[in-house]
Amino acid sequence: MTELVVTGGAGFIGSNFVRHVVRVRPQWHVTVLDKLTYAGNLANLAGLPEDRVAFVRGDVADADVVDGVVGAADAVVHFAAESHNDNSLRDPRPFVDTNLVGTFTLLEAVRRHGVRFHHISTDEVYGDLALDAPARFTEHTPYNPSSPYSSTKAGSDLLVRAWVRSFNVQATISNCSNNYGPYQYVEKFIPRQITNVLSGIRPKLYGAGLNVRDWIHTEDHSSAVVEILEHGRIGQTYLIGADGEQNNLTVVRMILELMGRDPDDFEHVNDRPGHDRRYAIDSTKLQEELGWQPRYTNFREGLKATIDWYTAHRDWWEPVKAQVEATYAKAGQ
Ligand code: NAD
Ligand code: TDX
Repeated sequence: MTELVVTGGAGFIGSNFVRHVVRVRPQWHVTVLDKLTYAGNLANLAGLPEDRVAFVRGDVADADVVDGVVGAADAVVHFAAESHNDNSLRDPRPFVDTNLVGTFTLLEAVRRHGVRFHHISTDEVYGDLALDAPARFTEHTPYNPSSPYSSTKAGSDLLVRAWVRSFNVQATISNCSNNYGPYQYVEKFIPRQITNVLSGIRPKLYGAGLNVRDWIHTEDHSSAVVEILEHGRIGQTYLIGADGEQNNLTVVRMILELMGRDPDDFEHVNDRPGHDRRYAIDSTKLQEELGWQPRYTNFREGLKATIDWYTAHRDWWEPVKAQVEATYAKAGQ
């Protein structure tokens, strides 16, 4: 039996990862450590077998709680973070506390207890690419983050690298592109637009909508993380992506069309300050070294399934929708 701690396991990607692990690794037991911020929701873990998944409510920056949970683990996968760029522009403080101090606190605990650590990060640490250049991010791209969110994620990656080099912590890092799928909080681009349409609100596109994101289904992110946890080389960074580049305008139009609406029935709103233009991942290392392949590569089909999920789970998102929209409205978004 492997005892796996998943921080942030009540959030979007973390909860999908816990469901994935319960399905594909029957011999593993998972303990979720999550603070249940606005983005964490125990409903995301509903229905999972009680003998396979335990829950501890706590802050990853709280050394006492972290020490107890990590001390009983064989491995930690660290998803917990403040994750939304727009929030980081309004109030950066929680991003420093959770993404930097929280990661530091976990690193000290895995160092003390000799526990394997996998750090979940983002392609945003590399900054952005020009819209018209063929370049993609690789593991050798220099760090150049733009927002308070991405700079705190970049800082957390560097902490992990230093703890590997200086203290021989047994850690790996992955930097993944934009995820989509079920259980994504409605502040994010794709669920915001789907739930806007379901609520009779027009989708909102920042600026001209030409910014490009490299979409990956959250299931493919999960399978890559299991692969790295089991077979990744200690101290290495792996980029995770599934060749899913789309500009935001195309995605909004596809959502409207799949939902039976006029594809032009959206509105342009204020752009995000410092808005990154394009992200694109080259995942050759992960594919060649560990043999990982994405399985959910038809974006249109994945988007349709995601629309169906939000349509069937109104009770999950409706209680928070008005508040999320009120916050955006204050910024003219
Ligand atoms: P999310 O905001 O949906 O979930 C974050 C979870 O972390 C929530 O359950 C929240 O309660 C918990 N949390 C926040 N602060 C905490 C703290 N101090 N202590 C304990 N728990 C805390 O985020 P997400 O989109 O699922 O992202 C998960 C991870 O994946 C993050 O590290 C993020 O940087 C990374 N990532 C996200 C994407 C994406 O497209 N969403 C892409 C690449 C990487
Ligand atoms: O209403 C919107 N309209 C819009 O045009 C929103 C919410 C977003 N956008 C644009 C901004 C981005 O170009 O859509 C794109 C995606 O926006 P987000 O969902 O906020 O994601 P992004 O900023 O790209 O960051 C995401 O991917 C990398 C996650 O939130 C991060 O946690 C992850 O690290």
